[in-house]
Amino acid sequence: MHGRGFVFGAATAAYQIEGAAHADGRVPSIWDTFSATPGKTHLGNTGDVACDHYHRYEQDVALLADLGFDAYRFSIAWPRVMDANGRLNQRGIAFYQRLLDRLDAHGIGAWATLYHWDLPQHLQDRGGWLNRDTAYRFADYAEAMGRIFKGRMAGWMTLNEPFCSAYIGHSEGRHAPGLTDVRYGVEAMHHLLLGHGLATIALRAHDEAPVGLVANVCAVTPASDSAADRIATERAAASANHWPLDALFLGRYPAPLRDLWPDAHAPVRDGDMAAIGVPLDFLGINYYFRQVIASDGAHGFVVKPLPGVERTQMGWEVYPDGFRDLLLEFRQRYPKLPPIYITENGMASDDAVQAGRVHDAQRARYFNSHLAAVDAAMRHGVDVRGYFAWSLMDNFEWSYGYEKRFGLVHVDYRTQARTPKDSALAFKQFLEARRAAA
Ligand code: IFM
Repeated sequence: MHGRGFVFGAATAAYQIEGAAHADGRVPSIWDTFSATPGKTHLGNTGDVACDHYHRYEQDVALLADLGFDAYRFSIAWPRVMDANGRLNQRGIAFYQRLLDRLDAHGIGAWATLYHWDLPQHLQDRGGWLNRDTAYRFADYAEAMGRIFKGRMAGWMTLNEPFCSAYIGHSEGRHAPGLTDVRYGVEAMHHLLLGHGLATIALRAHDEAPVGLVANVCAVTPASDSAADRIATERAAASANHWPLDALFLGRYPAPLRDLWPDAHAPVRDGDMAAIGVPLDFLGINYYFRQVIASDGAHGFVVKPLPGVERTQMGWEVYPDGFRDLLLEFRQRYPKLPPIYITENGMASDDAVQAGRVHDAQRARYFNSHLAAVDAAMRHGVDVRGYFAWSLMDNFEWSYGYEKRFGLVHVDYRTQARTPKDSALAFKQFLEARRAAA
C-alpha cells in the first residue's frame, strides 16, 4: 500500500449527497418514492436537498484535493441522465461533465458507479429488478455512459452492493422499493447480476477503463462450536458474502442458500451464468463490521451481538481482523479473483462541531486499524490496488436519514457548512507523509 500505484480516495453516492431532486429534468427514483413514504426513514428525511452537492461540487472537489486524495468514487444518478423514454437528459449529463472537469483540474482520478440504488421509478412501475427487462435497460444506460464519458474515468463500477439492493430492498423492505418476500430478493439478485454482466460488455464496447462490481461483505463468526451454529454461520456467509461472489467467480449460486431459503429460486435462463461471469478487471470490496451468528433453531440464523466489544454509532462491531481474514478467504475460494479495490470502509459517529473542530478520534483509530488489516492481507499476497474511505462527507444514510454521520468532513445541514473532522486531518497527514516518502 506504500507503493506508487496504490490509489487512495474517498467515496460518495448520488442520492446520498446531490440533492437537487427536481433540477434539470431529473426523474424520480425509487428512493424518492420510498423516503417520501411515511415511516420509512428516520424523521421522514429524504435526499431532496442532502448535501446540495449538485450546486456545491466545486467546493467538495476542492476539499477532496486539499485532503490529498488522488481518487474520487461517486455514482452517476440514472434518473438524472435518462428520461422515462430512455432518451438522454443533456442537462443531467452536463452536471457530471462539470464534476469531471473539476476532478481533472485537481488531478483526481474519477471512479464512477453506475447503480448506487437509485432505480428510476418508471422502471420500478414496470416491476423493477423483478422484471428481467430491467437488466437490459441497465445495459442500455451503461452503453450510453461508456460512450459519453469515454476516456474520462479511471474506473467503472456497475453495481454497488447488490446484496443490499436485492435482499434489504426486496426481502427485508428496509430499503427501496420496500418489498418483503425472500423470493423477491433472490429474483432481484439474479436480474441485478445479469444487468451487471450485460453492462460490463456494454461499457467495454466504448471505453478502456477497468470495470468492476462492488460487493459489501461482512465477517461472520459462529457464536459457539456447536454444529448448529457452524451450519448457521455457513448460511450467513452464503447470503452476506458468497451470494454475488460465487455467481461472478464460480458460475453458480452458493448451495447453502437452498437450505436457507428453500422456496426461493433464481430465474436462471440458458447463458445467464456465463453472462454474469464475464471476467472483471477488479472487484470492489466494502467492509464495515462483523456479525456473530447462532442457529435460529430451524434452517436460518440469528445475529447474537457480543457484549463489551467496541461499536460505532450504527451499533456495528469494530473488527479489523475480519477484514484481513475475508480478503485471505476470497483469494483461496476464488481462483479467478481479479485485483481488489477497497471501495468503502469507514464508520459512523455522533459528531458535532466544537470551536471549529470535530474530535472524532474513534474514526481515526478505525481507519488506522482497518488500513493495517488491508496491509496485512497484502503482505500475505492479496492483490489490493486501492482504498476509498466512506465517506467524503456526512450524508443521507438511507433509512437512517441524516442521523448517522460517516463523513471525513462534517456537514451542517442547516447551513451546508463543511468542516473537515480530525480524522480527515489525520488522513491528510498520512497521505502527505506517504507522498514525501515516495
Ligand atoms: O452509506 C452506505 C453506502 O451507501 C453503501 N455502503 C454502506 C454505507 C454505510 O452504511
